[in-house]
Amino acid sequence: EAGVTRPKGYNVSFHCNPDMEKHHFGQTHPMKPWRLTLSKSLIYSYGMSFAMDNYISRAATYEELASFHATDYLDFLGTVLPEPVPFDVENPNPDLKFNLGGSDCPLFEGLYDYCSMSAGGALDAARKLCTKQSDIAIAWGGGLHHAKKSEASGFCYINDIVIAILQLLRCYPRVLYIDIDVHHGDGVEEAFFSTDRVMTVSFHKYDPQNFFPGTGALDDNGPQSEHNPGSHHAINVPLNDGITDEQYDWLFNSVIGKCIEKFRPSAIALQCGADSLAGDRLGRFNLQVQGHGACVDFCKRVGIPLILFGGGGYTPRNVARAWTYETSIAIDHQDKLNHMIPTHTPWRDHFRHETLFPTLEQILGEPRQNRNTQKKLQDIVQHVTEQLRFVQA
Ligand code: ZLM
Ligand code: CA
Ligand code: ZN
Repeated sequence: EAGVTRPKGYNVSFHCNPDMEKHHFGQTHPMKPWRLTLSKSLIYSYGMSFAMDNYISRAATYEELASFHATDYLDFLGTVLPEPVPFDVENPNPDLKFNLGGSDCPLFEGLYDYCSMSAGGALDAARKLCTKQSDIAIAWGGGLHHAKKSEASGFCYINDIVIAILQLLRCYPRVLYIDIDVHHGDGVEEAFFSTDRVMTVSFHKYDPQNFFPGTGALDDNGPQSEHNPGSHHAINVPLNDGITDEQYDWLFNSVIGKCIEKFRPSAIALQCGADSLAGDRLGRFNLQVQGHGACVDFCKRVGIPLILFGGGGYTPRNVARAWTYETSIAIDHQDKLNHMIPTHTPWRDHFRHETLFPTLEQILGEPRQNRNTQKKLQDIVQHVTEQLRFVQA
């Protein structure tokens, strides 16, 4: 079409696997894979699938999982049987290892399938960025940032993020990993401690005695030695209860702006854990869907390949709201969104208040007391600035 210039939008791909969403961690376990079904229900009801490439992701292969995980761990994960429920908390099964079993990382039916499907979605998304078929690739079923090379931790068994970043490193020299889950992204941070090709930045609630996993202090910047190229490439933003959209937005812009300036990443991996939202069953912050989504918008505007992962999120209706809004940001539909949940949405009765953006009061009754002073936030930016003096892209 001569003379017609289309505004160049982004190519967005959406990676999911309905079989993953059927798994259960157990009756009252906070991690509920069906929140992914609820999220998709809302995303599709808004008609967003027409603006994306939609893929049913494959399960990752054993070899793909072994790009990060130890084979003795994978072999055990693949053969271990579900524990009798309820298990005896006083006398755990002595045959269990790798932190498997118990309440945080229970053994449930189809566990290995669930894990390999989560990793398969993340890996498919990373490959779309490598081949340049997508500018933004979305894998809401990934984001399981606590899993270690040989250990399950905090509802996470396989670290799909590490596996996806390893894939990105095959075609991009430097990857910036950002983690807005309310918990510290310890597994991803540790995996890349010794490389200067990945910078990790986690924003999280920090209270070592009382909040999981207890790591991620401000001056925790990884093993410091002149022989370690990864020195100074782990950044932590420890926060207190009740942080607001306004404060978080200022911090995110300051910290990530400086990281991008110094590190000059060639791709961004963003973990969008929705447990940093107000009213989350396990969370502590006062973020609204808008403040959470502003982080996605900021990363998108950098204009380099972007992969979006899910993560935590324990109040399913708010998880669905956040990931729906963030999908709309990826495809640039955020201004066209009707704030009323479409009437034809399956499971619409799960969305109390019927709006996409309920107010803090609607989510919570009573917002959390904000325990973050402006002084503390300035100190964080100051410390990060000092760390970044050692970073040269
Ligand atoms: N107890 N049931 C975030 C991972 C957070 C460790 C304290 C278990 C729970 C929690 C499990 C049904 C991500 C810890 C907690 C009670 C030792 C955590 C089963 C409630 C339940 O009702 C529950 C019987 C369970 C687990 C609460 N666990 C809350 N917080 C953390 C792990 C994962 O969001 O970052 C990414 C997906 N674990 O605090 C204990 C120390 C186990
Ligand atoms: Ca985090
Ligand atoms: Zn979390």
